[in-house]
Amino acid sequence: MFNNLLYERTDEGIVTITFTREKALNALNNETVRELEQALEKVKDDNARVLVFKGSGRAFIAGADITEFKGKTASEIKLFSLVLQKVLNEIELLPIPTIAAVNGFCLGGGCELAMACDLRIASNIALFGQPEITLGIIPGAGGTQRLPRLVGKTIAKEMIFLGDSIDSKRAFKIGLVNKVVETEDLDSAVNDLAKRLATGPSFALSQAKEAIDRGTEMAWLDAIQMEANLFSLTFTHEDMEEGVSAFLEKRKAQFK
Ligand code: CO8
Repeated sequence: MFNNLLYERTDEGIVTITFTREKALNALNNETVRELEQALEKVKDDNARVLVFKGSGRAFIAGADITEFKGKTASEIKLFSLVLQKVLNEIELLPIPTIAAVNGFCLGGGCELAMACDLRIASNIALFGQPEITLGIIPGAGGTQRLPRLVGKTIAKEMIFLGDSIDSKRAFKIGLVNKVVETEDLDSAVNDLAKRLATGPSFALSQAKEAIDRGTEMAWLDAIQMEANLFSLTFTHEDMEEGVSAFLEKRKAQFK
């Protein structure tokens, strides 16, 4: 169905999108970005409960495809930047948990895509970075905004100004990834996490995601008011009935 992506869905509603352009370390060319847009539409239609991104071969994604940069005018490249930003915003706005399973190079636009996910699990050999400065450019798919929000301005400026990659150990230390596992354990670690989220209370998860993502961009009193609104909405959902009943009946909750 896609040339550069593999789209898979399990019965539990876990959708995995694997970048398969191995010969270019899964660099995001125009075609891949278009396919990603289509795949995200499918995720919405497919009743997915969790979305996982993976890269095949040696990389998660080694950035935007540099071979498509030469000869582009500023307005053409701005359009590409806006398209990629829109796609990453769509990932961030999905009302389901998203996980980046980072197996290798996670650079430039690849790091930007991983940062648009809710959670990041890295293999011990993964490398993260925003190397754009070494090309004489800056990150253009949200990196200058998401990186400082995730790791703080000090580290973000160091990474973006120097363009050096960091290993997964440092990525964990600065809060860029949630967990680091041995390469051979990456699939099972991601699968365990995805399964746990897929069997969780999907409405409460979506409200928690919205409260965190929207709230951290709002003024405090507005944010805390929004939290109260979303908190009260969870009381209108059957998952709350089940979760609270299960606690009182001393059994494990079975969310639908
Ligand atoms: N674009 C195109 N091709 C790539 C890319 C890339 N980003 N990364 C790797 N490749 C290709 C290589 O050219 C090579 O192809 P070939 O075999 O035909 O020569 C193949 O993948 C394998 O790569 P290497 O031989 O270089 O493998 P190494 O193990 O020696 O090195 C590296 C791996 C360190 C990852 C190296 O390939 C590298 O530095 N790649 C570029 C990383 C980079 O600079 N990424 C940032 C790109 S800019 C960006 O992402 C901006 C995002 C915002 C965009 C918004 C719209 C414009």
